[in-house]
Amino acid sequence: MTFAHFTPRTFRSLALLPLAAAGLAACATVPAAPTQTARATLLTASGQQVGTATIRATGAGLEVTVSASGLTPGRKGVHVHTTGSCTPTFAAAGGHWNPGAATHGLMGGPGQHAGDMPNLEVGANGSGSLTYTLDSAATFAGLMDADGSAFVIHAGEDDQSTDPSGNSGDRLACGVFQPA
Ligand SMILES: [Cu+2]
Repeated sequence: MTFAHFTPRTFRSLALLPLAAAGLAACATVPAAPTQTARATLLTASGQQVGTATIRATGAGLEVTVSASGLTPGRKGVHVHTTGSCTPTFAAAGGHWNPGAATHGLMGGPGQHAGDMPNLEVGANGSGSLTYTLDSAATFAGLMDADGSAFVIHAGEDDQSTDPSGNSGDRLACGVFQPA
């Protein structure tokens, strides 16, 4: 067969074949894609909602978006904590999510906790928001593991270096990540 026998239509058909085969295989063997978004509603100890934290799996990693209001102005340490519980007290959320056994902080020694993030900047109106892609040790499967994960807003600023907590003070608000 010479090249002259390949019409543009032939090329289109050939190009579509692998796609069609992949589509059939996917339908036959792969269930619907699992949820790759999780959301935590952030409540104070008295039950006041002060924000949400949403985590979305992207090609670049786990992207966290925090949106908060009703807080005192200033910088607040925020982290993903290792256990999906905020009861009976916010201490139930455990320490920072740290599957890689790293040291704390974006400016500390080598590495950072999977749950480490920049401080949330709360303005004079009491509101603040932040979007940040977590360290590569953070995976969606790890986030939503058997004991889950929680998000915590602290009363004070994270110094981004003191291990293991950044000296960010009391836990002001907490929320458990749920599939969204
Ligand atoms: Cu924290």
